[in-house]
Amino acid sequence: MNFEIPENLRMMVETVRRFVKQDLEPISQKVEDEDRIPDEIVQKMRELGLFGLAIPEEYGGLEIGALGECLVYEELGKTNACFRTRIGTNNGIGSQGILIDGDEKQKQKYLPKLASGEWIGVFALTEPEAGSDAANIQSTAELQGDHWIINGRKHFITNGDIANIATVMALTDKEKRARGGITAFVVEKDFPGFYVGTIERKMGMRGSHTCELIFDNCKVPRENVIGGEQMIGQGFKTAMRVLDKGRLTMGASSVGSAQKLLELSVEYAKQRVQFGKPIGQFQSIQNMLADMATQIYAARQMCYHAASLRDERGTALIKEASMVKLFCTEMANKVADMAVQIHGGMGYMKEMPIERFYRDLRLTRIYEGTSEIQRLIIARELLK
Ligand code: COS
Repeated sequence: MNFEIPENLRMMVETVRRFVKQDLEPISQKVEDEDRIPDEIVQKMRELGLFGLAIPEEYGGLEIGALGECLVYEELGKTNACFRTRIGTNNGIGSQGILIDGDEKQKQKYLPKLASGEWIGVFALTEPEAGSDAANIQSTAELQGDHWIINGRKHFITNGDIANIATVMALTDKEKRARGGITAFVVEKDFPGFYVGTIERKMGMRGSHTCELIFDNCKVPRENVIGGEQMIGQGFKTAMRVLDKGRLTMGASSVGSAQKLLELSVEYAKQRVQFGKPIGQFQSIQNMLADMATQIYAARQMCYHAASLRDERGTALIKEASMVKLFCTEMANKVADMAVQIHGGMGYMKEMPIERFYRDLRLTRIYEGTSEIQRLIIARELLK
């Protein structure tokens, strides 16, 4: 195992680290209060190429590889989660369907716009009756002449309100469902019958919106079936492959958040005096700091290893990607809990970012596949 980080990635990480420190951290609370990211920050993200980390150079992206992406997401994980979420769908679930299974025309048409950040791409799989049971979607697509007509409602769609295109999974054969009955489409926001519905109120993740998308006789050209006619009925597999990809970066950003929480906790433990000495001199606090650091170390190594493996093989990892998401997100939630405990009453106050990390990290155990689904996938792979 060799985790030598190439020079170009080191430079990229340095740039992102500086961006986080100089541009993102100072406005982290403002973004939290206003529930929106300022346009000039989005523009800087575009200039840094952050929307195209996972998109090949031939389509205008940087394609820095899985390890590179993990390193960048680790840095972004150290600040307000909405920033990584803004670039996250274009690099992950909002572009990967087109990248993995799309035809050349679709790649040429959409990927450059996603890579530059001019457009936002989202992933529309989840529905009220299809969360963990993703194959239970009810949205339908029917072929009428030169168009598919999509009807249905998707919910909990990250960045749905600012989406220019959505990868939409719909039933094209109700009997076959996950095995030949679900098709993936690229739907542009200007196609007739596409609407943004309710914007949800959430526990955290402020600055990033989670929406309902409504398809009311939405007219989608035939050529917008991802991968063309031969991919009709193959959309569930496309969706699964897309989700496999994103799980590594979710793990990496959780490692970054946990690291930031550890640093804040160490600092606080050195300064906060109780019973006449800094609380860091008490063994109960030391134990928590030691556990936090140890778990972060393990999670980071796991993340880098799986990412390197993915870069080496060039194909998706299933078992390892689920292991990384499961371990890193569960770890970060434990670390957040300990960070609140070390900070005591201050950890619960909005004056410090601890409570924000605590709320935002809670989602990582749920979205893009719950911890329970990750365990199911790992076990299935073991028992195959
Ligand atoms: N890559 C490629 N194909 C896959 C795949 C993967 N990772 N996982 C499953 N498939 C294929 C299967 O091979 C099967 O096809 P064949 O019969 O031709 O082999 C088909 O897809 C159906 O798979 P399966 O039988 O496993 O479907 P299930 O309904 O049992 O569901 C789980 C599988 C639970 C893994 C799936 O529903 C899931 O991932 N749920 C979580 C969804 C999620 O993460 N949602 C988050 C919101 S979206 S951001």
